[in-house]
Amino acid sequence: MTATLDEQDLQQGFEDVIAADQRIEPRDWMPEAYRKTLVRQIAQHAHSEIIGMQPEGNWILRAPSLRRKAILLAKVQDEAGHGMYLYAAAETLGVDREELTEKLISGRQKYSSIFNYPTLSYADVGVIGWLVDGAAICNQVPLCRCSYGPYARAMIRICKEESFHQRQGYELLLAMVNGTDAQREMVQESTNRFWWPSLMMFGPPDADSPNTSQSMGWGIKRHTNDELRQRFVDMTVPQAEALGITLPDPDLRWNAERGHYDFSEPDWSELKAVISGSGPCNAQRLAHRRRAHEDGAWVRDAAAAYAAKHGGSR
Ligand code: BYC
Repeated sequence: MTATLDEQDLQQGFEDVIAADQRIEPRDWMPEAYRKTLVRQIAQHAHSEIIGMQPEGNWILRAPSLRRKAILLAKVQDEAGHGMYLYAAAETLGVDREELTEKLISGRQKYSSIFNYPTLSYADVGVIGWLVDGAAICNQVPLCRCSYGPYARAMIRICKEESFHQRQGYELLLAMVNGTDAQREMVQESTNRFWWPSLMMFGPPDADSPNTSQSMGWGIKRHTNDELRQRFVDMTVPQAEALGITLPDPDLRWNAERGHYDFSEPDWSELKAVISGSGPCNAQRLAHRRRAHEDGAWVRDAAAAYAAKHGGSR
């Protein structure tokens, strides 16, 4: 595009790229609202990966065997990596990671509601892999076709790693349900706690989702929150049956007419409360992140001093 094009031509060029299902790249012109929406979603996604290390990280020192510890360590390290790819994708939109981190730790930017619930037993490691990473895959595979190139490309690698995360969780649960009665009860109890929060990961119902319609128009989101939630339920019910685990919804049943499972409405007032800071672990998660950031100040200072000494930028 040349500098002589006026705003209308630029807008038309942008719309043509979206209509042709091609990618917008960092140097392309884009409407300010598109850029802002991407920064909001990618930053929230990056923060979720980083905060998401805490609930499972809690169990690394208490893993029941060296094998389980190695798997969990690898998974939590992957999440740090996902956060880094996503902050890098956000930086292509003209924001800076430091600024995004400040917004997270001051509570001005969100992260996924799911990470505000505690992890109370080792079964939670398996159930998070199965349900939380399972939900993440449903939500994130379509993001590999997002209209913004750097985000779409980051998602391809992230989704490959999420598949490993989901499989390791399911494999842990298979071992537990084939173990003792106490282990089976742990899996059931954990599933009971994580089922509804996992459904809430997909966001509010479509009728209460202010961003979905515009984000779909721009090819950022490819499906609505309710469509993805339904896809997740349909995928998960047979997996629960294979595990011999009951999902805690008495109204969950196959609807042959719709070709989908019917299920109850999650408690949307709980999602609202958790998103607005009143979930069981919001304060603890943010305090931990803030402390880690402060503890890392000397590393950032040393890197900046090194760069200044060698004449480069950070
Ligand atoms: N939690 O209009 P809506 C992972 C907010 S990481 C918190 O539907 P949108 C993993 C929403 O931001 C999982 N906030 O919004 C990591 C909006 O608020 P603002 C993270 C939520 O953006 C480690 C307002 O509610 N995945 O998988 O169209 C270990 C209205 O909602 C939530 C992503 O971030 C929520 N659940 O749709 C294991 C994926 N839901 O910003 C696993 C990328 C809604 O207007 N993000 N809100 O103040 C997305 O796909 C979309 O942003 C969402 C929401 C579907 C989440």
